[in-house]
Amino acid sequence: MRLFILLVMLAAAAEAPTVRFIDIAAPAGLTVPNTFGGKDKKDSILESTGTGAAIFDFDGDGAEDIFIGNGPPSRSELYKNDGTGHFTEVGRQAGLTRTGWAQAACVGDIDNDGHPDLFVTYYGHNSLYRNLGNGKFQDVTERAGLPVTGTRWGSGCALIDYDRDGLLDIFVANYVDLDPANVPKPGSGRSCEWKGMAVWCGPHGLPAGHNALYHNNGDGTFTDVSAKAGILAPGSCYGLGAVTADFDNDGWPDIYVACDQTPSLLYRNKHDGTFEERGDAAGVAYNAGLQCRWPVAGRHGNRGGGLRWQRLSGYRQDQFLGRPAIAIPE
Ligand SMILES: [Ca+2]
Ligand SMILES: [Ca+2]
Ligand SMILES: [Ca+2]
Ligand SMILES: [Ca+2]
Repeated sequence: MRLFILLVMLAAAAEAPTVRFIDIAAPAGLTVPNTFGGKDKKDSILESTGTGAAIFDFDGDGAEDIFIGNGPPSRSELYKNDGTGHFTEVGRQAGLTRTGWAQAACVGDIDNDGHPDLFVTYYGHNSLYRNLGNGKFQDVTERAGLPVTGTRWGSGCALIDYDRDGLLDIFVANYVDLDPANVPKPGSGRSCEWKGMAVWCGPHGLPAGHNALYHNNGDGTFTDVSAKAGILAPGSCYGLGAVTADFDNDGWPDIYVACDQTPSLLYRNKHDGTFEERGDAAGVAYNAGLQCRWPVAGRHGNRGGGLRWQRLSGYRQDQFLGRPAIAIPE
């Protein structure tokens, strides 16, 4: 019997797919180091998130390009693909010159002109870049009526036509309502220690953020409909990743927000411009241990016609720094 089991195991191992990935970032030209706070240690929770990336063909030449967010003092990077898999950093020439705590990056054609536009969340205020179609972007954040004053911690984002009027709207997950003048020091409180070590504080002990939804008015401007659409109804949360899909197959896009330490949220689209939060009822608010912790991102895959939930958990601090990595099957 043991021999039979061993033979079955060996046969299974022999049939297992053997896909290996190798890091080709440097030979492909992705050589600018990612920066996001301290390299050897993190003194603030602000240094613990980011940096988002987006792969899209910004110049319409048929080759996918890569945007990668960065923290200060670096600006974010835009790598142009020459069509052979080699990239050149063109962020400055393309008009992406802002420095700051860039977090998530979302791509969509917000004005339906055929050129994909770029939305980047930041600690501070988010940025909306209109693709001019000539290889350059224009920061239209203020002109679009999006907030440019005050301090919010935009973490995740999603472009979604929630009211199906043919215009992409903007959803933003906000993390901690962090006052830059009062960031507690490592080891300065109960939420600033881990297994006896002094670590950056939070998110427990810090005020949580509120998610936001901006309706596309079709004239280049957006209106904050967070309250009217029910986005604020669940209250504050430590929002991180956001993803949209029609999770209940009713033809209307819904929103899922993976939260850190607070229950994750599933905003179900009610077809009338409003949402109801159904995370707990749908079984996607907590992990298997009924805990709400460390969900870094939410994503979905299509398996057999239905949507499958997948949440990524458990990151290490050393995953936040280093040069960008891109891998292909060997
Ligand atoms: Ca391209
Ligand atoms: Ca556009
Ligand atoms: Ca819309
Ligand atoms: Ca739906």
